[in-house]
Amino acid sequence: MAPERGRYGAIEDGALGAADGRIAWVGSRAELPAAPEHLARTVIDAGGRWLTPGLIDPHTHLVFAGDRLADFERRVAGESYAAATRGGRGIKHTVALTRAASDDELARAAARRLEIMIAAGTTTVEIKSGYGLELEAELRMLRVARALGRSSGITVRTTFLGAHVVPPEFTDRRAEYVALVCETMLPRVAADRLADAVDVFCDTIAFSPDETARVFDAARKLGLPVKLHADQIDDTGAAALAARYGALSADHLERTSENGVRALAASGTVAVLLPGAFYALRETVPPPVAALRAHGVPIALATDCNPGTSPILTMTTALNLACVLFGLTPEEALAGATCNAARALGLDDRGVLRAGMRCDLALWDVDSPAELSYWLGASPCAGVVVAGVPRRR
Ligand code: DI6
Ligand code: FE
Repeated sequence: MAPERGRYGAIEDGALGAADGRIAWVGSRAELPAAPEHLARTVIDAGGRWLTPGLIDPHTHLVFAGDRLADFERRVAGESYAAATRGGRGIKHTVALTRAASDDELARAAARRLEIMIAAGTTTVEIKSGYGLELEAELRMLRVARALGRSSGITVRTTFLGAHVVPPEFTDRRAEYVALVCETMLPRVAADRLADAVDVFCDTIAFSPDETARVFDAARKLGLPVKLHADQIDDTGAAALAARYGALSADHLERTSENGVRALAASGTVAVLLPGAFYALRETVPPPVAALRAHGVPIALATDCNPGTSPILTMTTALNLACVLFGLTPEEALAGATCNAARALGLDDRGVLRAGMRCDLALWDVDSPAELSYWLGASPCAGVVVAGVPRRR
């Protein structure tokens, strides 16, 4: 994925050396200064497979309890996501189950999902809170996510999404809930160092741009970077709002206008596209990919793994859906799961195979990199390396 190397930044018949968890050398095998056995203590023959940066999933709601099968059955019969949300099901259903679950139940269910992601090539994942929507339950979700990072060994970046929806007990007191998020939850999350960023669901069924700005102001005071669920259901000007706050990323963007795209370009905010949600909700208006390209906005991809709108675990699924449904090229899709996904998380030490970068790798049983976007329903991942160490399954 190093642009100076041409298509995919690919190196044919390559070799890669690692030391202390970082890439020490990468290039073509013919350029190695000596035989591999003389250069390294451990030599692994990858058998002619393709090696990519470990995939990076920059938007998930991986920690949750239960499922949303009832929503699913209604939706395939024609009900909209907004109708489910207004009906007190939707996100609120998962909130009720998550609040009632034990830490252990939450951790075990999320760990099972995470193992599937890792087996399919993911070595960095972002996990949001947002199914607690009260102080203790939100802290618990973030602690479970942090603990998953320690137990799995891969990098977990956590995001506080206290402003996901207005919880049922605050239905008639929205302003009070926003104040609770800004004045109580956020300071505590920051003091306990439980979040690497702050997110808001800014849309007609969730929070308004004004409410979002209040949360962003509070995050800014605490020195936390922001990102935004923007313009998924309607264009509320959310992308431009994210840009105004210098957000790391603006995610979804199905309804974003050209003005919104221009604002993202000016602020260097990454567009995170979520084709899994588009697919599962049977949406018909895709994000403005041509405009994103024309204005030079970096495009990343994510699973948006969540029980309601994107029950999708593997990044290769997101790659395929992004190509088929949004018209990304396979090369754009892979950049979206590596270098641009790293940027969406504010990480500059991964996403490209280059000396000095963290040695997170995925090994693939494919004949060309485009094949990573080609298959649906089977992962060609042959294994991952995390910080220089091959991971055992
Ligand atoms: N947008 C999403 O994609 C998820 N949250 C959000 O704000 C959906 C979460 C859910 O429906 O449970
Ligand atoms: Fe989401």
